[in-house]
Amino acid sequence: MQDKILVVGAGGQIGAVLTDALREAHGTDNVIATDLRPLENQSGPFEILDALDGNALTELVKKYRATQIYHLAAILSATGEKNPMWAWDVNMRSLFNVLEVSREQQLSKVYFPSSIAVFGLQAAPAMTPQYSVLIPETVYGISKVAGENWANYYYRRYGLDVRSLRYPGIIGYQSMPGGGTTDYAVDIYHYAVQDKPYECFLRADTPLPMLYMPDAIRATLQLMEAPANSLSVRTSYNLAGMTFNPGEITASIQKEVPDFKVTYKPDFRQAIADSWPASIDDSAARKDWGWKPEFDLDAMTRDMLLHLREQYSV
Ligand code: NAD
Ligand code: AKB
Repeated sequence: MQDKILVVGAGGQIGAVLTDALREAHGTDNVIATDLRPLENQSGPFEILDALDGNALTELVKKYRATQIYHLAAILSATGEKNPMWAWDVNMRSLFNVLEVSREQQLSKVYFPSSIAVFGLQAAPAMTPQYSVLIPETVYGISKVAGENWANYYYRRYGLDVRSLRYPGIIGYQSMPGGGTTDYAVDIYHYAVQDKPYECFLRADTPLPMLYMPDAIRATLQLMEAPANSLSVRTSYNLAGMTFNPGEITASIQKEVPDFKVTYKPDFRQAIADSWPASIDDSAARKDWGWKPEFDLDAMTRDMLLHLREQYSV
């Protein structure tokens, strides 16, 4: 049977790229992009949807006879700390709406991304294992820990095939990030190609796990295509690509743009970054569904600069 996929939050940093990849894989008309705000340049069906409106979500699932939902709408770590109750409300209520409509309408699969933000100061600071103490420092992280457990609950209690990845910071040239702590690693490339100095909001020596967008999209599609009986993790899979700090990404860019200058002025996001691990053990993903990242820091830098130079015509 042909799948019909509803993407919730399709206009975000990941949604914009993932929606195109899903349309490529499943056919343009079989992927319905939705977001709170109008999106330009849609090649396929698009609907305005506030994921907090459960009735509107149910109507769209029925209208398009959706068989899968990719739920990408969320308030990220930095924005969430400015208004914790709002972030909790958006992240949890939208997830419940997605899980409930998927159960009621017997959807075949649901995708819900989690994050390295589930980890806190009590987790191992490097090569953090799949099964770790999860005491996050941010409301975003708390919502992801709770979300992972609800995903697992719907799978065990109702047999709903919910799948999830703990994305590291995602870096891509196609879209801008939406209020996270890892956003600097996208912004810095935009400054570099425009020959502007960049002021980084994290210290130069702050290592974080990161992943290039093509790897993130490939991981997502690979997980969603994997046979259900190969998946041993029903909360969310650890996923790793590379680790670097702001000093190292600057050095990588300077190999291509020698005059690029970066200064450091840490703000409230430093404490969030300090509470996250530097690297992640993703051996369960590698074993269960064959995960392997392709891009390292320098390969990503070359590809980012190539595409951004085209975008800025420089
Ligand atoms: P984003 O902030 O760039 O995009 C979120 C999208 O959701 C936006 O287009 C926004 O308009 C939409 N949205 C917000 N509230 C909504 C609502 N009530 N109803 C409908 N749409 C709404 O986020 P992203 O970076 O694309 O992240 C997508 C998912 O991946 C999130 O769950 C996020 O937690 C997770 N994630 C992202 C990263 C990353 O580095 N980008 C890392 C880890 C996990
Ligand atoms: C953020 O920084 O909040 C996100 C994430 C790692 O979840 N990029």
